[in-house]
Amino acid sequence: MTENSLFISDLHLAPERPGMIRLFERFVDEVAVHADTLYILGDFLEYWIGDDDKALGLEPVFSALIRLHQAGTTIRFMHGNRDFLIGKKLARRNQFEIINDPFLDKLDSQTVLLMHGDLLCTDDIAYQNFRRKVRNRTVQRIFLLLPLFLRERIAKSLRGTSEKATSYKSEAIMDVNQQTVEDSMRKAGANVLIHGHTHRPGIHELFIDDKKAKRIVLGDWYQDGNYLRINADKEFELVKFS
Ligand SMILES: [Mn+2]
Repeated sequence: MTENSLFISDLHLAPERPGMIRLFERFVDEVAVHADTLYILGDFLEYWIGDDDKALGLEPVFSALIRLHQAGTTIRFMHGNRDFLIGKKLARRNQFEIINDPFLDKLDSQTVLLMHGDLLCTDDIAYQNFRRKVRNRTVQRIFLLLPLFLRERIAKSLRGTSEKATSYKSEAIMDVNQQTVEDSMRKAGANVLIHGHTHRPGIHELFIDDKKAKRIVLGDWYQDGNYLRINADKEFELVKFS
């Protein structure tokens, strides 16, 4: 990756929140067009039930991606826990690449690990079990064979269940597990970790085997927009966009 990269996640774009869709369009046209690469680290969309969905109301989002690609910015998208069914067809149609979670890249002398972040929340055992099931290829293939109205209904009920569950889970359970963070970074040989998912933006210093490291958490797009950039001093910087 180059220093002219931008990182966003957790936009949770949905037709029900047209203001945020407009904000994303402005972000693309005013900010992202000047970047070499835009990394979208998951939960870009509030939900996705298959590339054959017409996704009425999301047209401006997809045209913005095509516009961005045509302007010369590479778009790399990682699945989140809401939009993990985004497939190759949608990516091809809208000119973005799908990258794996975790994704490892170099930035000069730094080794940067990109994740959505849900894999780091290992204290939430119920969620990790659920994740294993819905990320199973066979389960997904069967789900995608169902008619759209049925997929819509299942997705809606799963979102309801998840909202109920998160309302009684403690704050700590829904944050990352520090040991998992360190293990993941050590295994990847990374000194920078960038992730979203927890909606707790911040830059945290830590030590991996006595070496200084950084964990950078991207913010969500509920009140405002925000993104991560590398500034003129070559420092990672979280920036608000409204
Ligand atoms: Mn998430």
